[in-house]
Amino acid sequence: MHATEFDRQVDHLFKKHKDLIERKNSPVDDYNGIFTRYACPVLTAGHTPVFWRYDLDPATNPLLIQRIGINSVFNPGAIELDGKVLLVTRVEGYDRKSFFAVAESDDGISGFRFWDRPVTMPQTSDPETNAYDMRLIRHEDGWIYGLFCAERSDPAAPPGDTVSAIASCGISRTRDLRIWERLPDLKTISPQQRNVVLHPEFVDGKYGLYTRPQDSFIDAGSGGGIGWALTDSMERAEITGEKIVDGRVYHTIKEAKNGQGPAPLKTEKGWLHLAHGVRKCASGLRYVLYLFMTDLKDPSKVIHRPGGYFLAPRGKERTGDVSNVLFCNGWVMRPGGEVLIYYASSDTHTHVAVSHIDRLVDYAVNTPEDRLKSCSSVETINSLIDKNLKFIRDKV
Ligand code: M1P
Repeated sequence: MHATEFDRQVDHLFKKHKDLIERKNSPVDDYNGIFTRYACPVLTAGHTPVFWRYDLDPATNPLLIQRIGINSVFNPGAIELDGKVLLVTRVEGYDRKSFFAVAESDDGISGFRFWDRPVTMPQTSDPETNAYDMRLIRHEDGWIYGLFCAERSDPAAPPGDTVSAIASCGISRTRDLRIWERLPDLKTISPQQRNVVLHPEFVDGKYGLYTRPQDSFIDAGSGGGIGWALTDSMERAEITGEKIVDGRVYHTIKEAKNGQGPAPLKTEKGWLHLAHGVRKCASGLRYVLYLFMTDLKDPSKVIHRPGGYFLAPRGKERTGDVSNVLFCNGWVMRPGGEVLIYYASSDTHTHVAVSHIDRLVDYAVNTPEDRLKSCSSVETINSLIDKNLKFIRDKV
């Protein structure tokens, strides 16, 4: 490639990247009173810096070929730090390895920009093959914890099985998202764990963990849903049993499996939780997001269970590397009560939906529960219709 053509193409790459990062996001006009989606994904593979992907030296890359491919940016943990919204994203390369990278924005809706380097996560004595889906928790002990899935091949897999894997909970902590301390993985009697989340406050002087026990890598099996357990320490985190807080239920949005999303938000009426529920269908698995609330004193006791999904894939969100999936492991409550919900579509892009804590609590407290039968759903709708028709009649 001629030197001027090389420089022109480099300029073009940087300009396209700048335009993408500086693109203003706008709310989608689709009122439901609960949340507002935003039109553009906040992070995509294209948001990763050009200098992560290209060797910019014409001497070593005279044809200006992309050397490292980034496939997707999704499932971020989220936190507000020093007035900025920071996402610790799952970045997946063309080589299928996921790693963590921090992106920051002033308003949490537009202008997300990656820090210059991905996170260098220290390893335990048994390094994982893949690391993903970090939950960021600002704990009352003063640390910011990053809990994530650490995946390794299954040592018990029969010869020739190059697919079976073991998921466990990796644990790290930091003060600034720049320097990370790695702690030993969670010790648990369940064969596998994914979607493990730390409760932000001590409970009975211990650390509380939401878990998701599972028998195999994909299927929850006898692992009944979102679990709860206490551990004395995060430096040697160990649980010897789990209580199921929110189980799987036949013919619901969480019939196949479910998992805690980010750490719950504390409200006057209880802890507000966001989770994902998975059901089986002809096209595979469908992942949607739902809310529930637990008791302030006992975060393992569900007190409100709004029926159905809160957010489900739609339009372009429906397609991607793993289609028909919404997943969320990060949200931020800003001063004033605005809640920024970071969700990923189909294991490919990262989006934001904006709400307010009062709206989310109202939704959680007042949405009718799933009464588990078609005839009950009709009764629930009819009681709203009766109330509304009376209200309309009384008004005239
Ligand atoms: O592909 C959908 C999701 O599948 C897994 O979630 P879960 O353990 O609940 O099934 C995770 O691999 C997650 O990252 C992924 O988005």
